[in-house]
Amino acid sequence: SGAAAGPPCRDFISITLGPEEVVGVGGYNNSKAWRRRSCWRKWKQLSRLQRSVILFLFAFLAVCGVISYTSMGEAWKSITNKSLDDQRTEQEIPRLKLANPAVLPAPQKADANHGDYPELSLQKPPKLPHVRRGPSNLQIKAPQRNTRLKTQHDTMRAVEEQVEVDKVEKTEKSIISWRGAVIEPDQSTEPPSNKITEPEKPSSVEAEDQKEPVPINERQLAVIEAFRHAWKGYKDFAWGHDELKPLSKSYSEWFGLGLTLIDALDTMWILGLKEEFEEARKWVANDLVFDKNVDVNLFESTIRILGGLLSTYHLSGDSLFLEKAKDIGNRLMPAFKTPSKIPYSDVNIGRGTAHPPRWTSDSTVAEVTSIQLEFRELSRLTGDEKFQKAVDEVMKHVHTLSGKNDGLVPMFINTNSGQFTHLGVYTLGARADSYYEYLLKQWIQGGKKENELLEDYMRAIEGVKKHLLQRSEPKKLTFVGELAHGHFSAKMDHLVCFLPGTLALGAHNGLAADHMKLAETLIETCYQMYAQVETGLSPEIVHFNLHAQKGHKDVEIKPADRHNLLRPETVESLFYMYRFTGDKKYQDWGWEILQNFNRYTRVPTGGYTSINNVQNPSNPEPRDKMESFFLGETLKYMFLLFSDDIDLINLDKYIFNTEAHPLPIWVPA
Ligand code: DMJ
Repeated sequence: SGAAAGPPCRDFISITLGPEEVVGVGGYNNSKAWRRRSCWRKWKQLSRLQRSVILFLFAFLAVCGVISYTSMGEAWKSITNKSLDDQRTEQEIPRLKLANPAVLPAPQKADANHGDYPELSLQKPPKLPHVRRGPSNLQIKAPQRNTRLKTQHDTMRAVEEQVEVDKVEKTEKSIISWRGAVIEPDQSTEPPSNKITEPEKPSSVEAEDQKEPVPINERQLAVIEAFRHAWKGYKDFAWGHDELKPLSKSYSEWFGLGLTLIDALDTMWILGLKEEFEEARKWVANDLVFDKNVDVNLFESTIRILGGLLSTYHLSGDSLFLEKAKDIGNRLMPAFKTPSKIPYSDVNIGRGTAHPPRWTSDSTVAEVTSIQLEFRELSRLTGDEKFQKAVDEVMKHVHTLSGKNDGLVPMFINTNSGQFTHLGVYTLGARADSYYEYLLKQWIQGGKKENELLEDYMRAIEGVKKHLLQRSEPKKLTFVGELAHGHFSAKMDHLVCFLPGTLALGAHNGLAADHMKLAETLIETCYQMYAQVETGLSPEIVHFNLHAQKGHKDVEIKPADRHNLLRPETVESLFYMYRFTGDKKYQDWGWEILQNFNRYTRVPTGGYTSINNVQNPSNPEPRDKMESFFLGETLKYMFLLFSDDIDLINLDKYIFNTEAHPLPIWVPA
């Protein structure tokens, strides 16, 4: 071996490993001293230039070493700080772009509205069981498309497996859920432990997860197409604003909070519109700000915004929506600071002040009694009792009030005295409608334990039967009229058509079987409110004929009432009726209605419009407004009506708020 000859320095390693060097003469220490002397001799033999070059190389390597040590330190710091970073609010969390074009749609160019996205590197898909995505037992699976939607379905399936993405700048990691919601893996979105009522995990969830999803059918595809058309108009002309004005290609503002976008979030989720959902989600993350000096209506913002955010949180598991829900929920609370605790109608969400309408100190009964599902759920999720306390107090108070007529309530309540006002007028239509709906739905939401709610509901339905039901001529349609100071009026708002669905839901939950019979009769009437009209679309209000007259139908329409605002109530009830009976006629009726919406309210350049005259097919007189509930409710209920998948929003696990936003039943059946 080269050991005996005194090896040059560059052979040092081979000499060290040689067996002689380890066990030979002089031992290991002697050999090291010899090598040091030999190297020094060699060094002295080098020219000055050679020595300079070697020294320069050593210096260079030393500098490199220092630099890499510093950057490793930074990386370590960012790892150890990660748990802190995860607690940052959504606005601070860098926005993410999907990185794998084979799995997800190609990244879109960011525009002024939608923000800019850093590049991301694809990570290994995470193992799903380790990812905490909010209340997983409540998240729903995508409806499966048929072959026409295969590409998108494949995309969704792939997304379902999830990809973990890594932001280059801050090395924060996030999960893209199967519907495109961006969720931080370490951030728990589980409700906190001090919940008021702990929702039990639905027993069938595991089995349900393994079930093959039901394919989407042609009628559902038509709904998706309609939604996309409506969304195109909103996106092109009204993005981020409250409502689309499809004819003037502009928008109208009510609260200035992107009402249509928020109302439509869970509809997109349910319809499987991943790209649209993702884009809207970015708007919520980056542009939805509640710290605004603006008056909002407590009821409308609760059912549309708070309800929409809560249901989207449940469906997607994305904590962004819960954060936003908490924000708006807190900002609405000043409404309850009244002498009677009956909330004011309006709140300034920036200033934290509330007030009744300018001309009165009354609130509308339906408004103060149809915000409970949302605030109760907010308490359950946050562990903060104040939301539930405030709305429960309203219900308890209304329960004790006099001025009811066999369970039927007047339309107004005073925020100072807490008493009903304008006594003697009873309707199931505007200003009272959802009071009845929420009695039943709160009872279901809370696990059928709150007896006062059930009592009030049952009594009210008896009141309806006793005072408000009549039959029309010539077809003898059973309808719900109104009572004013003892006088019956054969007037029925389209809004009343929520009632068959609510009655059917009650019967499904074990209430009297005759409620179902009444539901079947009433939904026929609501359908006739469409079928007997020239455009096949219902007016806002109808008057039924109580006496047979030659050449007259059951339904009469006054000039002031012949508009259609794209309202959902009939389609909503058709959905419940189909779910509970399986009778296809309900789907067929809904299909007719969808076609008539397409015929008379669809605007070619995008969007749908309310119309002024349902009696004139040649000129229905477009109103140039698409209400947010068309996307939030009407199209969602259409899609669910045409579905044969009872697990697509299972009615034993979810309860729809009055704006069609599904919230979990706390103790599911
Ligand atoms: C929606 O905002 C809700 O359904 C509310 O309960 C009644 N009005 C509209 C739809 O018609």
